[in-house]
Amino acid sequence: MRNWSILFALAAIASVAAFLYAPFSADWWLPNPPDQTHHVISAFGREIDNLFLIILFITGAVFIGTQVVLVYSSYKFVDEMDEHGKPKRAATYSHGNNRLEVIWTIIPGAILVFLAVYQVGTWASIKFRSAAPRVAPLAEITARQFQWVIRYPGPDGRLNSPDDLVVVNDFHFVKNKQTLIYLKSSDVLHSFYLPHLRIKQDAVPGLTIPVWFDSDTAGSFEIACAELCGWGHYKMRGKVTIHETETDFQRWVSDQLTEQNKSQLTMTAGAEGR
Ligand SMILES: [Cu+2]
Repeated sequence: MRNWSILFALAAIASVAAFLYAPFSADWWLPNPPDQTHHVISAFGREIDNLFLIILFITGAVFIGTQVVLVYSSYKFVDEMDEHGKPKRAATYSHGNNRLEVIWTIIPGAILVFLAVYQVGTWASIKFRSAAPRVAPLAEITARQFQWVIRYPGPDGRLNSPDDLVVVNDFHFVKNKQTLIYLKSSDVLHSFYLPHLRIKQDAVPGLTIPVWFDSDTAGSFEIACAELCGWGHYKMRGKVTIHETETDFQRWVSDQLTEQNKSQLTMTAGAEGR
């Protein structure tokens, strides 16, 4: 059946067309700010995207090569019968080819070693604790089923003191400023994912993990949980707001604090009234 080779060819062409088209469409490519398809908003993000592109080029080239061989072979070596219903060609048996095996083991091995070495600098600057910026943590983010509890220091500037501001699924930080947070989990594994900043870090019960990043763009983006953490996993969608200036951010904090203290007072007053 020669038609199989056509089917394989169509599937391969559709896949290649998809990854050639993707960079030109905001909805198909990596998440970026609206109308800025190729603008990654964090410094790490640019390095991550370059690594992604290199891997896409390598896997894309190998994919095209193997698909060409597959389609050619299934077209050329199709089983054909003569007019007596006998196969035109006798099958041949092979016990493999050691040289080929060695070649196609060494090449992928070498590519993997290259990638492992090539990415190590990026990995170190994003994940090694020695690379963490020497700044006070902006917030402590605790993942739980199914929300992000975000705690900012209150007027005393210290985390985990009674005047803290606590908000849910609403993370704010300031543009062009190295930002450090402490990530925790109070139940299961979650993964703190800021797709527009290309930041992803597991939240592990029992550990406090520092995470740092920056952004050159003010605006409103998304937090997602990237670890299937239970039935309500989808609910762990939060909002990141990047403020233009420190003053804007401080204004937001003090507004939220006023709101938080007001609702606590109302609750107390309500209880006394009974
Ligand atoms: Cu989760």
